[in-house]
Amino acid sequence: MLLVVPCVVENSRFLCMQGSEAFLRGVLESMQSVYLNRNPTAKAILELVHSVENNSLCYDHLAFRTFGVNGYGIDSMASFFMDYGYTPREELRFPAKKLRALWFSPPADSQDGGGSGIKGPLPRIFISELIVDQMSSQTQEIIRKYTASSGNGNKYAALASSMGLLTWENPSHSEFQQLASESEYAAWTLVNGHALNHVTISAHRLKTELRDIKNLNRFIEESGFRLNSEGGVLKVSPDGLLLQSSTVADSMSFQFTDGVTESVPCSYIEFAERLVLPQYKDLPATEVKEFHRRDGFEVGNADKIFESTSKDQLSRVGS
Ligand code: OOG
Ligand code: NI
Repeated sequence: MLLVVPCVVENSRFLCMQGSEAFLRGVLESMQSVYLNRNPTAKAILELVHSVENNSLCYDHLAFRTFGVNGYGIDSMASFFMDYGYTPREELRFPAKKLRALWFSPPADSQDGGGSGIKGPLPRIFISELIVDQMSSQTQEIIRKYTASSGNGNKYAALASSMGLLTWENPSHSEFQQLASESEYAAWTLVNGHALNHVTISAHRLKTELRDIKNLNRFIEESGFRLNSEGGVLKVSPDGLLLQSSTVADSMSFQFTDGVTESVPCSYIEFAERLVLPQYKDLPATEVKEFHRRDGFEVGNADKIFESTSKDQLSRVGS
């Protein structure tokens, strides 16, 4: 019989990591590698920040999009993370966009990873879904057709994400356009499926002056990258403690089944600075841990971050 041996080795973190955590990290790395291969801007920015920060940065969160219908919603992606120790936290609602989202915190007993990015502390997970029932009947019909055509694909959302595959067949261009005319989120999800939508660099955990998100934003823009300007580049929560910004998504060429090949929005990279909560404001900087800082997400910020894949923002690129 195989026994689960508790971690006893202290100076060799990787060897003492629970098998399940090593697997979780392996899956996240595969998701990231699909993301880096498809999104040259995200890749270049990560390399740039890595080079300035001496190969040490942390991810604040990773994000995914889903279709909230027939078992293809938040749960299809969340079940993997919950099986690997993640805890559901708050729900966020976006009535105008017909979206809802849920975020998950990493297992409390996870290792700090001892490395950078996915090899660092495990990130939060942000998963959203389109409220398909609230779409027009034409749009609903298309989404229901593709999710139904994928068989039991909803059970394999995490697998599909880590392999860079759709669990449904490629749509036609006219179907993509029908969705895009009603919800850019819906059109994005039809062609990107469960692919990682973005990774978010934790600004406050950087070591150089880039830990101030305003400096980070300036550095990114001066390096020639364009930031999502929706509602202003810097998104600030009403309590002033959660500051976020993001790039405009990259595009990839997509082959539609009716012979059309066109470029479609892909993924982007985000930056988040979480300030110390008022009750801990007198802690010396060296003693401040992640749990002393503003946690969670903010509807007002997120609403504008969603626009990082919008036509409006993409068409600004280079202009
Ligand atoms: C998610 C947008 C929201 C955040 O951190 O608030 C978000 C998306 O574009 O799917 O990432
Ligand atoms: Ni985000």
